[in-house]
Amino acid sequence: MEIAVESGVRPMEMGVGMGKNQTLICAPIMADTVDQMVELMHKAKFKGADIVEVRLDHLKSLDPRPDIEVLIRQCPLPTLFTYRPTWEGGEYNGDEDSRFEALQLAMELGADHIDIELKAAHDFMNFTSGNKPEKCKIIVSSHNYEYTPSVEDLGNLVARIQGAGADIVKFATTALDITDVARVFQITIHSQVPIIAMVMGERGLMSRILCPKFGGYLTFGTLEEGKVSAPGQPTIDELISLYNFRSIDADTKVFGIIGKPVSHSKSPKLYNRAFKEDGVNGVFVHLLVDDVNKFFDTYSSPDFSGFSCTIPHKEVALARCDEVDPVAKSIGAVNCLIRRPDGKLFGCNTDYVGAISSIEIGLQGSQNGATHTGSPLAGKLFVVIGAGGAGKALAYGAKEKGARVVIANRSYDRARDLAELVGGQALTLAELNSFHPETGMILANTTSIGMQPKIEETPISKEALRNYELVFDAIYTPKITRLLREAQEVGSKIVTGVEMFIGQAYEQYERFTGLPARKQLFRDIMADY
Ligand code: NAP
Ligand code: DHK
Repeated sequence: MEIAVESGVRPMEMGVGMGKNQTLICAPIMADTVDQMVELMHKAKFKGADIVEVRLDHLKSLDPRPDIEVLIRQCPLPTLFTYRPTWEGGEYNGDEDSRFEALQLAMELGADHIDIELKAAHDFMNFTSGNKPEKCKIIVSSHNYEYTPSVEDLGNLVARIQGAGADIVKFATTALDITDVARVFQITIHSQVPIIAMVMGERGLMSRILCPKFGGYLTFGTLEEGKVSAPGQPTIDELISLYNFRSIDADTKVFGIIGKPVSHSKSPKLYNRAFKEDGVNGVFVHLLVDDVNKFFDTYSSPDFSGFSCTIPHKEVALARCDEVDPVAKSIGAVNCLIRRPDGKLFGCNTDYVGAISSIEIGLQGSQNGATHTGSPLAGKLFVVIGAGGAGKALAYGAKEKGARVVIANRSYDRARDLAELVGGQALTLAELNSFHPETGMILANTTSIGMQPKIEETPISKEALRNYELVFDAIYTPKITRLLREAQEVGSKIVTGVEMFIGQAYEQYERFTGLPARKQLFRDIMADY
């Protein structure tokens, strides 16, 4: 089923105002001792969390009354108490009555919320005879660590949770594909009661960031990278500082970088900061996409407004576009897609401008790049390693500037095809090290060889680099790759992938927002990188 996820009017929820982002950031508190938990609670408040989830099941020992009294009395934030059993992904493997007793005590001692699993809710309500302080909200939760059910099954799950006496509905599923998140958005936006709905795993990240747009009651943000209570949780810092979480509301337009892998991308850092500076109501997220067509078929709403595209989707993404910029068509790859108000997809390629202009500037040693006498690339022998999206962009751009182009690639057939397209020569990667028909050549690496985490790899020997006047690497994680380091060591000029990244982002930002890209701002944002 294709789901066009529409942001719509959301029901009033426990004071959550229509169109206002009052989705809470909840910090999971997990520690061995009560004292350590109290310390983490203060850290959570300092980092900007709105509420803490006290995971009693992580304590090495628990004396319920004194310990819960301390935890509630010393907590600087509203509390949610959870005592998760092992059969639902937690650490508690004791008897249920003791678990229920501790949760009931937490309610009596002043907890603002408690979480009880749907499977135990009936027994818990019987145990407490349905009694609870008015202040305390009962979250009834269900966790699926295997997959994300259909919209119909999720709807039935929500109904069962409501029927179990929940004040707040909570479910967490697992994303096998990023399109699973659309079904959870669908349920969230139409929920008539307060709801917490997450999709676990990297492919579910969007659910944790965009929940204010669709009416979620809270999202989880960790105190430190990786210190998660469920797969895929971002940190509080990432939510607030990287994704501008507090500014996300029902009208926020969604942008993102599609790729696989994609977590390394600095595009969210760049565009979200620029959105904030320019007052643009947009958010740019990491989108781990397996199937480009399935992704665009599912997120077909104009609310999903614009996308950058990276490995390995640039060529497939071009084929998915309803309209393609002629240059991108010549290159055969797009790295920028815009969803038009009529729902059609427009694709273009900003890689080649970003890279070629950076290389011209690197050759000229000034911010002018091409001069009145034309490009410094004219007549140069320009060797491109790679024949993918970036490789095609560089080859096309170099040819346009009058360079003689050589393509070296792992798959020789792709090298040959691209070389024919630009009237150049094709090499195998193995031939690269012995290819030095002249000095003063330009080298551009557009493979992922040397990209994190394999930073000790390089596509060409250090000795062979002596024949190159300038070496460019499209990779920008790390900024200085082994290739660039060794090029510098043999005396070549170098241009980093960060320069290309900034250059290719200007046009994308203008297409995303209709605003001119403030180039110095972009450089400032990336300066600390
Ligand atoms: P792509 O379309 O998937 O192309 C990848 C290229 O790398 C192909 O030529 C592929 O060769 C080659 N390759 C991949 N793994 C290899 C290996 N282990 N050994 C030898 N060759 C290998 O990706 P892309 O979009 O062009 O991006 C390529 C790189 O450029 C990525 O690191 C990306 O991050 C970077 N990039 C950076 C920017 C920027 O703004 N700085 C912009 C664009 C791209 P085959 O043809 O044999 O598969
Ligand atoms: C990298 C590329 O390949 C560019 O073409 C995209 C993306 C940006 C990134 O965010 O890493 O436009």
